[in-house]
Amino acid sequence: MNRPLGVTVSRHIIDSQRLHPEATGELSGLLNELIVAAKTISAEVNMAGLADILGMSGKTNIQGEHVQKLDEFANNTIKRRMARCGYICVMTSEEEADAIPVVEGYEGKYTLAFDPLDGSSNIDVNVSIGTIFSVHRRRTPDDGSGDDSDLLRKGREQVAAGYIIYGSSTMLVFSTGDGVHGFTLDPCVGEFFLSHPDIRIPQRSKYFSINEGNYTYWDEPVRRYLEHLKAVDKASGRPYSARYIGSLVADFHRNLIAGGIFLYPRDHKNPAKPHGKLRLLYEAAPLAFLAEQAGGRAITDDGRTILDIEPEELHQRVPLIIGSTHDVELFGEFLAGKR
Ligand code: P6P
Repeated sequence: MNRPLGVTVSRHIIDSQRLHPEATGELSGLLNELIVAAKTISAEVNMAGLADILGMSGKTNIQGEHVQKLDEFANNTIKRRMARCGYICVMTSEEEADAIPVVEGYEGKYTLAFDPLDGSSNIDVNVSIGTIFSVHRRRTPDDGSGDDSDLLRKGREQVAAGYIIYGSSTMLVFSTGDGVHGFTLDPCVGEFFLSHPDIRIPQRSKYFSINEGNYTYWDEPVRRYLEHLKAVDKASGRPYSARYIGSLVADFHRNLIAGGIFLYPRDHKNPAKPHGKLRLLYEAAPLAFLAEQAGGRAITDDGRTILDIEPEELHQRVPLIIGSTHDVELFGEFLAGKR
């Protein structure tokens, strides 16, 4: 489909819907509601430094209103808007232990998993942060509220996934299964405009993203893979360069556009987190969906494909190795002891 630059995201969604005659418009409606929430969060994130709400909670602003921390604000913004959008039957958020019901009478056929503001620890130092979302069809009958079983779906069954990155500009990057497309917010107009049609992740890269402070705690294959990337061998484009922001959406976005491999393997630093730090439902799976739609790969550090993992609990953690196909597959060779 011809995707002219500058088309609005709403127009893009309608054009994409036309590719699917069976579409009812409900997914389009869901995405448009999420986009309104994203614009609201973007405005607040961009004002944070001025409105003195950086990392604070329980304070009151000049109007005497209770001021929420940005991640609370982002969570409430998405939760309240989506609870009565009429397109979903249940939600789960990184900020809430239990599944979130929708308003009675507003149940729909989809589910939503989201990380409202990932990387929020970076807010106070003005590093890019992001919202990540994942949409599935419900599993239970098409009426009444959904439950955990509707949310615990393989990543490969996602009908849509994406993120909003609040950085030097605010961008929305998402896929509904027809490739990955990026939209940049014009805050003066309040519209997202198509700026990055049909994003393809470079098949191999020269960047790796990992927190090397955990080196001592990694398994042997991870250490050997990193040593390989840092060895000097001009013929194979090594050494790679290190790029690590410590904000998943920012690290992923850079790798999606410029190529790269991001690794958050399991480590032995924190016995309470034996499966790594990142969450499956609303971090690894949506980003893996985008990575594969853009021609990349996403696996765990024991070689499983992220999108084929059957979730067992809402906030399940998984190790994540994601990015350019050549680099991820090379990691797999180290994992298999072939290197
Ligand atoms: P570390 C941010 O807190 C986050 O959840 C992700 O956005 C980021 O990729 C990761 O943690 C960074 O973790 O242990 O390197 O600080």
